[in-house]
Amino acid sequence: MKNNIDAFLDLVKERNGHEPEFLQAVEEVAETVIPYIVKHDIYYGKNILLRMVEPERLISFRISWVDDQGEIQVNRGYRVQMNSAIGPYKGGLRFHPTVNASILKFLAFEQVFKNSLTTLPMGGGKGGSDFDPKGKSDNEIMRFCHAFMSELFRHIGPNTDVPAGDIGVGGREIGFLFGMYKKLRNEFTGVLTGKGMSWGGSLIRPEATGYGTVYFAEKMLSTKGDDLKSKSVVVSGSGNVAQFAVEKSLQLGAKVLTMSDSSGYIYDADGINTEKLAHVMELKNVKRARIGEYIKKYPNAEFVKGKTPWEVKCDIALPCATQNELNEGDANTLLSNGCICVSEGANMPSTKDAITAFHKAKILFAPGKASNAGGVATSGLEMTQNSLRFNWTREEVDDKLKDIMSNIHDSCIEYGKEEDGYIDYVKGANIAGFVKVADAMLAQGIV
Ligand code: NDP
Ligand code: 2IT
Repeated sequence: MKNNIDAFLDLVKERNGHEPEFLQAVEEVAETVIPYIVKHDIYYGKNILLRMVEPERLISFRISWVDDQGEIQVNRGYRVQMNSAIGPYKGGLRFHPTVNASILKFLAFEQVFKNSLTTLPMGGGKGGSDFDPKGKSDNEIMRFCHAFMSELFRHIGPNTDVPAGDIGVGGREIGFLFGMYKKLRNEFTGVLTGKGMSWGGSLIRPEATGYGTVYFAEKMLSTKGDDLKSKSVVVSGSGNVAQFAVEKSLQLGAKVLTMSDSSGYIYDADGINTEKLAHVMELKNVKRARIGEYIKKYPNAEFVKGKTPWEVKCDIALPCATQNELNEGDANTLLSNGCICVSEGANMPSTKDAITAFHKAKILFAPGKASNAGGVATSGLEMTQNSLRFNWTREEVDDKLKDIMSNIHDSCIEYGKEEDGYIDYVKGANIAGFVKVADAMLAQGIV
């Protein structure tokens, strides 16, 4: 078995040697999926995984725009169209200075499995730019988004590729992107998700990733006869996913101790309650300020500069910021502090060694492609509502989201339950996600 996995990874490394994040994501999938392929004749010997690691299309383009000082700026834009076997490419856009082909290929690859797990008909894609939104005016953001869409529009469409938000791309950016797409195509379609409520958006889409991450944690805890009530929760990030992970944790009776951004974390021993969360939302979404500002209003809390929150003792950890933000040392600290459950809101926030440590300790651990799938699932529900030209109520969408998260949990158990009863959610998510896409690829032949 090891030979099969090594031979496959050597080939992928040869072709993608300078893409560490992409290789990390592929390795995690290969280690769990190749043993499954070897045991199942219908998949064996057909190079399916080799086909899946090669993007169907990778588009890279120049974005020129003019800043408020009248200077011409140049950024690089991308769209990775990874796999369309089960539906149009679907996945977010990330605007962050670290964006490159490796990051977007890892995200697009993960997205293929995640979207498959949702049970909705969505292929996988991801895109974005190395543009840094920090410190930019609203007008600069608008000009950049318009310039970005003036190229991207020719590659996407409601039946081809449907982008959404990710780091640095929220409701404001989706609005500007949608406006330019509509102008260029002269069509009002559901080409993007995460739209505003008055122009085709879905209720619960802003909340969905964070809520879904907590619903998944709740499902994992229920396998132990446990729940979130009175549990202490440590959250990283303070953006879209983190904010609604905190909101849902509070609704389910947990005590939330931390939030963070790239400058450090705030630790509030009294708990971040609903009122304090509203203040974080105002700071991050309206004032676009740093998380450290929190202690100005709540001086009992402390701001720990330049660090991640994993050193804070907790029952449950929800990493909701970015990839590789939780390493082996952090995992060991969480474990020695008694952490029993980790549900990833971000994409690939735990390093490979951190996941190994969680698995060795046999705690509840959910990989992002399962636990954060509520965001894209609700994007799928937004697409359905757009096609129907109809809007479901908050309760209707939230019930569907809960059902989807519960189904994903069931799929993880189906493919990930070990002989001793331990649920390997990584293995479960990878194999369940793989099977549906692989079956579709086989049915469609070698294309
Ligand atoms: P936002 O841009 O709203 O927030 C990102 C948060 O993460 C900010 O607090 C940001 O801090 C922090 N962050 C970003 N990069 C780093 C870094 N290098 N080091 C430390 N902190 C960092 O993005 P989202 O909340 O939408 O996304 C968060 C994660 O969730 C990402 O991994 C994304 O891929 C994933 N995700 C998002 C979904 C969605 O629907 N939005 C769906 C599924 C997954 P700062 O402001 O300082 O940069
Ligand atoms: O990583 C993700 O799943 C997202 N950023 C959401 C993608 C989407 O199409 O809603």
